[in-house]
Amino acid sequence: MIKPDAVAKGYIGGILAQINEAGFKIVAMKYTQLSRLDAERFYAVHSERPFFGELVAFMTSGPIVAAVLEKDNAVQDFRTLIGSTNPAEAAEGTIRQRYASSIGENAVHGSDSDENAAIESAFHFSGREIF
Ligand code: 3AN
Repeated sequence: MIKPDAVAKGYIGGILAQINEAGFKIVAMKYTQLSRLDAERFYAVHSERPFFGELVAFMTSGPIVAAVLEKDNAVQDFRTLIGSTNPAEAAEGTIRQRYASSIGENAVHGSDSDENAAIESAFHFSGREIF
């Protein structure tokens, strides 16, 4: 996902270009806004964390871009491309170093395993929306 902060700042094009240049194929994509229930479901694993309320409020604060990406070793390579959760610690040239402003408003989300990628893909897209 490209998160509401990056969408609001006009970074969709720059982020997608960087994703394409890194060799990812976009096999599904949509521009949408999460409801509160959507965000609570999507981030259910974080429901006990102290920042959960803040995370749900932020993720529902404006539109997002959801996408499914394909590449060999996609999960690990995408996490390398986006950089650390905290943009202050993100490596030079990573998406979060370039576009994120804080640990909460950190521009992009990436799945952390193939298993979660499948779950998160099915959360956003039906089979006929994935190419
Ligand atoms: P990542 O997105 O790098 O996998 P996670 O899974 O640890 O990071 O955290 C999920 C999301 O929760 C992050 N993308 C970030 O927006 C938010 N988050 C994580 N840690 C904090 C924090 N300390 N304060 C506020 N939001 C946080």
